Amino acid sequence: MKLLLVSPSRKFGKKVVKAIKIPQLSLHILASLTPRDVDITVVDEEIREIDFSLDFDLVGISCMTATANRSYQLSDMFRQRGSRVVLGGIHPTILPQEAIQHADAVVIGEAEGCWADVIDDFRKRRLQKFYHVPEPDLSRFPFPRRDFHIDKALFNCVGLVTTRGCPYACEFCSVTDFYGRKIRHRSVSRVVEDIKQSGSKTFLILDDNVTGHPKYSKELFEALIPLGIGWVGQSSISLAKDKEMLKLCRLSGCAALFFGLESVSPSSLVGMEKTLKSVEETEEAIKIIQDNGIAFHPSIILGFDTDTKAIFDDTLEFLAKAKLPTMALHVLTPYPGTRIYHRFKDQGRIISHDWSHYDHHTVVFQPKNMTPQELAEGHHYVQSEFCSFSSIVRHIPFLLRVSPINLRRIMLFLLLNITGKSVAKCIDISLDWADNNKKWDSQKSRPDDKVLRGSNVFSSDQAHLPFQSLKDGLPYKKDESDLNEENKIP
Ligand code: B12
Ligand code: SF4
Repeated sequence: MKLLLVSPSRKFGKKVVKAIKIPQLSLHILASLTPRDVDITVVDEEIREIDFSLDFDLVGISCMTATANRSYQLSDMFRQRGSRVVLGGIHPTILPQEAIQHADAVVIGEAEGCWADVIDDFRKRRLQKFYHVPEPDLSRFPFPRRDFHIDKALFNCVGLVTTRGCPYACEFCSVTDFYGRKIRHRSVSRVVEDIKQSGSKTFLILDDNVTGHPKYSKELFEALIPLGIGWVGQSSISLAKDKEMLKLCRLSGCAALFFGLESVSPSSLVGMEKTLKSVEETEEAIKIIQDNGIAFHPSIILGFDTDTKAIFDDTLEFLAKAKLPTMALHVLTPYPGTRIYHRFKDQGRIISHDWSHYDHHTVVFQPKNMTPQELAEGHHYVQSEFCSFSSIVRHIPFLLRVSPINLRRIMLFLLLNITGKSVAKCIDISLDWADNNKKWDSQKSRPDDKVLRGSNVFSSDQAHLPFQSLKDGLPYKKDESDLNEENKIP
């Protein structure tokens, strides 16, 4: 049996220069859950093209909203060629009825609990339409297979997961609905073993909040110290309040952390489930984290309902005052399944349902206090100002504040600032397509609307996922009696 696992490219057809290559962990997890007698090919389209001269029996595609169009295009192509296609990832999880129109099966949620069943059912010619095992126990599964060839880049980094789930439920984020509110973790000894087996010394910890469960995080960091690795990850800014955690975090090899600051506007912060509510508190926390040798990489979102056009200069001013040498800037994106998506939809404020525009850099909604065009221009202005040549020079002393200074840190600084320049070039300030969008807006009822509406998608208990109604209100459990004629492969 020949299996192809693909992560489609967002910018298919355009050449993407990759200075940092991080293999898609989801594909390597799928490979590890696949029986060893299956012939597996793994392709990350951002790095390498798919070889269409090869035939595959089964194709698994990992899909997020921004890659949904390309994922569906690939699915349709492979199905026409006679392969069976399984779609998985965050987008098919939130919109399974849309995804199934292009696939033979959709895996809802995490692959760990059901991928072996998918393969087995495929082999027995009884593939089902939907598979879903909610919140699988992470300790039961093999280590990801990281033995697939990855092209060399300036930085090669290995993805690692230690926990899943997030206790917050920010209005714009899909993570809590996808992974649940409860933080589930892998045992520290399994994580250590996974690191050792990977053979790598540089890691990207993919958890949404690597310091979210203090007892576990401290235990983990202590266990990482003797391994002598370097890593970057994401954390909540409340880390600044825990001196012991800060110290262990640095000693464990943490070079930089990505923090979802979201906004520098005090009124926007008040509406979020964040621990620090004032700009002053945030500035103080940044200083503490940097003084402890951890580079602070903030993620900022523009376009909240509380934002006026003043937010653009306010953001630049904040970044300068907080002495931050790098940043990640996004426009607010109402991803399907999030509370903000439903609110904007109810208010008639979504201006595009073309998923390829859902990339954090294209304005797909009507902002409250400005036009979509003004938001796009403001986003472009902040991004290009921050990464202008003179700003990069101004950022150098900010970089030097965080010790130790080494070549890797300097290279990463240059890279983030220089790629920031190309991000600015990609920002679509014309919004031409918005006028062209009638075909999407005219589709009043979308395949998953009924499912999403009928569910308790935002409750905090286990039944938080939007697709419960697929199986009479119960999560899917594999059962022979589920197999009806419709679900069998002819
Ligand atoms: C790390 C990360 C990145 C890294 C990716 C590095 C890498 N190469 O791995 C970087 C920084 C490059 C990145 C970029 C982007 N990201 Co990102 N990213 C994440 C993050 C934090 C973790 C993803 C991850 O690898 N998790 C670990 C793996 C194992 O989990 P997983 O991918 O979900 O896979 C599991 C299941 O989904 C399922 N599954 C996945 N694929 C498949 C396929 C099949 C066939 C099956 C059966 C199952 C299955 O099984 C897997 C194992 O359980 C998530 C947040 C999150 N917690 O998910 C956001 C997230 C996925 N990213 C998001 C976005 C928007 C983006 C960007 C578009 C942002 C931008 N403008 O640059 C780009 C798109 C990149 C692209 N490929 O096109 C959004 C997606 C929202 C949505 N609805 O699509 C998320 C959810 C963040 C958020 N808060 O909204 N991202
Ligand atoms: S934005 Fe971060 S803190 Fe908020 S729900 Fe998403 S993962 Fe959790």
